[in-house]
Amino acid sequence: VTTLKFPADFVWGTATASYQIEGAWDEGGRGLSIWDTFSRASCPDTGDVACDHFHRYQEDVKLMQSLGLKNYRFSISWPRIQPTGRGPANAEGVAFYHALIDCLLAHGITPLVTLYHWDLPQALETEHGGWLGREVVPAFEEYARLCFAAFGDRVKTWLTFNEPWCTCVLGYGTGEHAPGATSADGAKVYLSGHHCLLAHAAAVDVYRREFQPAQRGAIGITLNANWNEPLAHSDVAIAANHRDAAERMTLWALGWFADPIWKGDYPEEMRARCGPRLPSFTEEEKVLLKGSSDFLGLNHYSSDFVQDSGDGDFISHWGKPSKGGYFGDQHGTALTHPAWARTDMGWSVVPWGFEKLLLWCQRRYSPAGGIYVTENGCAVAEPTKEAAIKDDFRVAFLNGYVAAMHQAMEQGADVRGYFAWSFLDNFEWSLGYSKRFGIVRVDYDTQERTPKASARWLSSVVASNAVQLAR
Ligand code: GCO
Repeated sequence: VTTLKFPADFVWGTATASYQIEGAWDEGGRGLSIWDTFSRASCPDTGDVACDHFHRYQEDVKLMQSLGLKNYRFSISWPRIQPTGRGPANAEGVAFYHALIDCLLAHGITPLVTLYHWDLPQALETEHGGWLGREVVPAFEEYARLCFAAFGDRVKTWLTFNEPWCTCVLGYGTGEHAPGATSADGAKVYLSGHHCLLAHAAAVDVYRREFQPAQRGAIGITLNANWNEPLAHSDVAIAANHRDAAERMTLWALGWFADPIWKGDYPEEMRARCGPRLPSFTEEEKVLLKGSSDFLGLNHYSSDFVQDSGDGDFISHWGKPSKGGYFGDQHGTALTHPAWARTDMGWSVVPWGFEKLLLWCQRRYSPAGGIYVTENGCAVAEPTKEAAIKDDFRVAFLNGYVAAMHQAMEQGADVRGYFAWSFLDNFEWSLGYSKRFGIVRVDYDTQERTPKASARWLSSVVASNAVQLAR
């Protein structure tokens, strides 16, 4: 067994999101979000009650403290702050987050705040078509300004968007997420992504000009990506095709958002393959975007092998292919190795993919403020409390991924923090409460919280600032 030590100032924590845990959907002057509407119409469950965190935040913060956790990433519900997405702040909504932030600080826990984790005010969807409407860009800027003004004296790390890939692909392409829009040719996907990027840049500009000089915090974005491993082939030309396809898959996941932010424009490969469906930035917008993230927030869950879609005859070796990218633009097919362990989401467990992805991010972007892993974790089938508290699968998963992250750091990846998804079992979007990601068990009948073995694992990692790796 080898002990892998982390740098002294490494940031450990857990993450959650407003709609997934808060509940209290009609309290405190909160407006409706697109997830209230969508979950009622199209999901097995809603977030009406969720973990009832709105009423139980003090208990939850105490539990975090008792586990020795020192950092907590949560998101602000936009419709609690602006019930219709525009206009002055709703005092009750602001008061809730004041109380939560103060409670965290009083318990020695540093807050990291996401502004947008998918709960868009319904009024912005109804009036402007959500992220398809350019009007949502100034609305987000206004909302961000209210948050910086209210909370920026105590919040020193901001994330504008969580996983805009999901907002755009699942929300405006496949229709699996709110608002449930679809787009056969992907035009809506790229348009909504464009607006997310412009909204991100506008919010960062406001922070840097109006708040950062006095508040001295950092601001960035959180993106999600699987690692895409090219399928090997003895024919050099086919192997090269697979390599290019795997690279395209990563560009369509990460480069789509990270290239404009670190390089000033979309990847050339996207421009070439998407044509006019991918909107263009003005010179002024490029300037605003380039450098608009002090660090890279990365959410990572799984890996796939990828083959060039043209070489279809290899698929049979690998079982059922998962979705071949979206809208064919990537011309790559993601494949799952039959020998890989799978989580309760069906996602493959591949720690070495995490190591490769971190090094890819470091090579392509070298973010000045480093990389923060803002989510990593797994769903485990835990039908009973007894099963839940012995979550050895999750302990092994987290330990393996954290060890892989350490290997990436040894090879030069500038990783500064790691947040386990999630602190609590919670509302897993279109899958409702059926998927459990928490290191703390939630009994949805009684709202009882029970730390799992993985919570004790994280406690000991935080306390020792190290993980053990069996070599
Ligand atoms: C995400 C998410 C979480 C999910 C998690 C598991 O950003 O995708 O932040 O909300 O619950 O990823 O699917």
